[in-house]
Amino acid sequence: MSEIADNLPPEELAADEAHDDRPLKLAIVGRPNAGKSTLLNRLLGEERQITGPEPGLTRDAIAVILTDDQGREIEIVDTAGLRKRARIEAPLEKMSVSSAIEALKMAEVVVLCLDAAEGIHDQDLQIARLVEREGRACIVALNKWDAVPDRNATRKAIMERLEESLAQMKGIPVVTLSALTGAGIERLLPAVRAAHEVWNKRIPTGELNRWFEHALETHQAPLVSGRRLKLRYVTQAKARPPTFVVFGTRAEQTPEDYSRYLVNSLRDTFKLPGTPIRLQFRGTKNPFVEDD
Ligand SMILES: Nc1nc2c(ncn2[C@@H]2O[C@H](COP(=O)(O)OP(=O)(O)OP(=O)(O)O)[C@@H](O)[C@H]2O)c(=O)[nH]1
Ligand SMILES: [Mg+2]
Repeated sequence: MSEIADNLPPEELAADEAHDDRPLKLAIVGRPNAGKSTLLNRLLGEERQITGPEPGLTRDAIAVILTDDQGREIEIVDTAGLRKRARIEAPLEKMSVSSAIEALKMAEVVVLCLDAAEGIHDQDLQIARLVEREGRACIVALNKWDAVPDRNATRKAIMERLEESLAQMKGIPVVTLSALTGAGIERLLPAVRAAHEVWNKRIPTGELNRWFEHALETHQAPLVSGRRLKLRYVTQAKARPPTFVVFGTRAEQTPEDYSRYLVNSLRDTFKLPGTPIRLQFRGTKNPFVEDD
């Protein structure tokens, strides 16, 4: 807590502390039939939701509260399976899909539930990108692990696909489990809590700027229109998700690839896997300082 106390104005500190007593908000999303409702039932230890082999069983996003083994409350929303928009015709399913997306937007952490026996589909990646766009922390649950014949090959193929397709969410935590048998399920909530912590992380300004100096030395800021950008310092504007602002002369002209380099370096240095990171650039216009 002291790290937070050092870096936050009082009103934000109060908000962050108050947040600690509220249930962590978790949504389980994924394609139809991935095993989302079975997963919720397994976490609760009771048959709360109807499950079955027909896709499209869950229609409404239902929230339930669970108290984990650390006495912490987690509000979990089981959602309707998300399928390609083109295939959605019935008005009822349209409503189900929008309630699933609404649940995703309201969540702090999203568990993307995949049927590992089927491998990863474009639709899964699209959902992950939506999670990124909405700024939520993400965990991948590779469900139906009991039904996967070659586990090593499957894990490798899925991890590679995630890494190459989700550059914005590097290091996304992956938990293999079976909602049906319960195998591996005990690793899910600890991973959710860890993702939530990363998503809430505050980095002290001093540490941040030591990193920044080093990052600028390693790869100097690029030339834009023949003049080198002068990036001067960085602060963390907020958490949930971690959001940083870089200030400097013409900083707003920083090219995309340099921004990506900084984000990746931030992620590695401060251990921020699987969370969206926002990096903004603000130009400082000071008429009394020579723009060199
Ligand atoms: N082998 C195996 N089957 C599973 C597992 N988890 C779920 N299933 C089966 O997969 C089918 C779909 O499960 P559901 O939990 O209803 O899936 P869902 O994602 O909630 O589906 P929708 O609500 O339709 O989107 C059911 O027949 C489950 O018994 C698992 O870990 N292993
Ligand atoms: Mg369901």
